[in-house]
Amino acid sequence: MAFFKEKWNRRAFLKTVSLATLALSTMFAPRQGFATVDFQQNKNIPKNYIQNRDVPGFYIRSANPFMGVDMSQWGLPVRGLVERPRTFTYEDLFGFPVVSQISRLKCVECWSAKAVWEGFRFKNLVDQVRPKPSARYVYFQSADSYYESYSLDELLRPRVLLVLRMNGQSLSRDHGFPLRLIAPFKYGYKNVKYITGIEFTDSRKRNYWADYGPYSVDGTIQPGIDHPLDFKKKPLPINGGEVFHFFDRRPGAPKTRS
Ligand SMILES: Nc1nc2c(c(=O)[nH]1)N[C@H]1C(S)=C(S)[C@@H](COP(=O)(O)O)O[C@H]1N2
Ligand SMILES: [Mo]
Repeated sequence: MAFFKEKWNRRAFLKTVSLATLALSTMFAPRQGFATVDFQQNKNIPKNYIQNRDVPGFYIRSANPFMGVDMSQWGLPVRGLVERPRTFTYEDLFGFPVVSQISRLKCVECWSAKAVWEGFRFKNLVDQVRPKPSARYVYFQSADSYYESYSLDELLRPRVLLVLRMNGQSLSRDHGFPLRLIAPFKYGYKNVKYITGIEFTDSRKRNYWADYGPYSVDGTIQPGIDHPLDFKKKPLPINGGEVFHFFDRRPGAPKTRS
């Protein structure tokens, strides 16, 4: 995207997209969504929409203006290349065995944060809908016009969780209510929030931040690499964690204490 060639600033970009989205939503009639309601089409979106915010202990990242999921409209259709397509209610999801884990969400913007996540394994859904042999990929649709894609194998790995609760409480509006994905080995952007539909496919679909930014569809965390927003477009090798890197040794900089 030309915009990124000029000046690589994801936050400014996010703002631009948000404003453009607001403008566009007043010009076009609602698109028929894959699932329930698409809040991007809300013309009179109030000021308290979910937006990027750094709050003590965690961070909120939301690419599009969005008021949160209206539960009177919500259901979870799981479809595509499956033997038994089905729409789950919110209550259905609490029928699966509950798993709790502490894991860290790592964003490409150089922050990370941990939480206690509670939910169920993707295998539980798989057992219900029975993917056909040709179903090798899974596409997630969100209520805020965000989308993600994974291989089915990745979703069956240990510690991938479909999350209903965070830190002992129901998932908040900001953090992805009613349902989000946590995949600790993927960058934050792969951890899709406000899920409204799941589709099994035979080819890999793209994802939001590969389409609108310079990020990969795969999004696997690369050990020893960070993505500082103030370091042009380049991923930066870091020397064993985030404590030390060669910036600390620039000429004239005070020596690090030993
Ligand atoms: N639906 C949806 N999911 C999303 C996003 C988004 O904008 N919309 N942002 C992603 C990004 S970039 C990050 S870093 C994490 C942030 O999760 P948090 O807001 O709970 O901290 O959510 C990811 N999932
Ligand atoms: Mo992110």
